[in-house]
Amino acid sequence: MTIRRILTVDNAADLAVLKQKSLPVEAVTDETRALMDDMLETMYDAPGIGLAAVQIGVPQRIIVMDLAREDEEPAPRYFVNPEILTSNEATVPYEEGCLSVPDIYESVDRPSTVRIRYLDYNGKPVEEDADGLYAVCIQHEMDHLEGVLFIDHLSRLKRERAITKVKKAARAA
Ligand code: K1U
Ligand code: ZN
Repeated sequence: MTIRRILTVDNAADLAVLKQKSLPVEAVTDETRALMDDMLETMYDAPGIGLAAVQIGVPQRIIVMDLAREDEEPAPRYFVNPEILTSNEATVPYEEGCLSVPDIYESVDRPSTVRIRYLDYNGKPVEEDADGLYAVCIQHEMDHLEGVLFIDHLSRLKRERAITKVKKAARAA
């Protein structure tokens, strides 16, 4: 397994990739699983609770996630070609972060629950309901598959401030 570089919004070339729409995966193969293994290792190393393949420069519709707390056993989840089937009308705010927008946390409103369908690590179809942090995280990650970042849900002023902060921090590093 390999830790890959996470693309960030301060870099114009990275941003162009992050804004791309990811393509469906034709079949879940050993190559797909090797990519998901690298993604999970990259996410744990960051550290983060979710990661979309496009964040490591691979615009395919793949997400990994682990919402286990530090005192719990790891609980990796893998999503290939995920779809949102239904969304609750009620929305909830959550202070989101993103590994591609490092050290910026802002409140975003999203549907409180969603029903999703996806292929798992073995290519088996799964349909389930997501609520709480699971609902927030899967919607954040599925936005990445459409080239949408959580800062795109903010006002233009807040988004520009966030990007300026990330650029300043990158220059200072
Ligand atoms: O970049 C990403 O898409 C990952 C992102 C996922 C996410 C976080 C919060 C709300 C929605 C989606 C992150 O993992 S940011 C880092 C983070 O939340 C975290 C890091 C270490 C421990 C616990 C959380
Ligand atoms: Zn993100």
